[in-house]
Amino acid sequence: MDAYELISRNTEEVVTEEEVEALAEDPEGKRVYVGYEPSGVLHIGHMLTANKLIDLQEAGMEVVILLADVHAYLNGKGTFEEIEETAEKMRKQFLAYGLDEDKTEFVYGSEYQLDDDYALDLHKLELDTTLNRAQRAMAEIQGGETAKVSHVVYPLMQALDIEYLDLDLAVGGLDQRKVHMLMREELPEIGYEARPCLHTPILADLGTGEGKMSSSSGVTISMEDSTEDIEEKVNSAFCPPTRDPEDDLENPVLEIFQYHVFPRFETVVVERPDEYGGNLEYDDYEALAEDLESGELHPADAKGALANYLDELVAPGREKLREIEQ
Ligand code: IYR
Repeated sequence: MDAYELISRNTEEVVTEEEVEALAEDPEGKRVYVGYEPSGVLHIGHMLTANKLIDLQEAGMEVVILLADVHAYLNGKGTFEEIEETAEKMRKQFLAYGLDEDKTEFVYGSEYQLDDDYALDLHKLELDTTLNRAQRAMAEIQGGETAKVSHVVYPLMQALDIEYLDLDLAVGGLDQRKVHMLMREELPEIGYEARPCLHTPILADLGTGEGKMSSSSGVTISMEDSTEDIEEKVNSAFCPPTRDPEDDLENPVLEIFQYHVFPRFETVVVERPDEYGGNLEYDDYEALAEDLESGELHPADAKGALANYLDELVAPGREKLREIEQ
């Protein structure tokens, strides 16, 4: 796989392809980041962007994880002290998940976002951005909350982070795209360069195949789940063998194979008793999806394998959480 393929695989959007192709020509030492509002426990959404960071690390880039404590505070996630505690827990789980400790820099937003020069640049952006624009950028991030002044400051700070962390590339779920578009428009207005972005998809709900899977609604997988929890959730997942072109439901079992399992395991083995045809082995996602579609692979066998691989991915983070709680 060439560098551009590794950098851009499994993304929903690359902004812009030309800019990311230019980075891929010499990825060594380029700085890339994801910011997370600390929430204590990693869930499958965090794991998806972390998979992309692992790809980028493999391509030679330097990874920065912003533990966005001030942003979480602005988004009403608790007192500053509570947020700091959950941020440290998250840092440990990211390392347990497989990010390379020597090549990952963790930064707390509060380390630089309260400095004078940052505050003055923020006010410059405030002067230059309409309320409407900032509110639109936040719509998917703030959920159903009534907009407060803090919610319009938030995306401007997120734009400024990209300059202050000296980044070459920003990564986020598709829910971050409007903030990133604001960044691309507004940073040049105050004399800084716009940066390219990669957006990962938002996966469907495990139980229904609808909308987006998140920690707040529907069924999700997190580092708090036991092996049995994972088996139970995966076993009751929505997994139609063929996709109905009439509806827009996704197959969440296939999505998790594609975005979580294949990027982290070279071959995937589906164990089956000999009387049902014996084990199946796959080197890529497409082959597994085809077998499910054709009936060669039964959904129950696919789910059994998925639960095992997910459990393997979650286990080190689950251990870390147990250590912290003791
Ligand atoms: N908006 C993100 C958190 C966040 C991301 C970045 I990239 C920042 O620079 C700051 C905050 C979220 O929704 O979790």
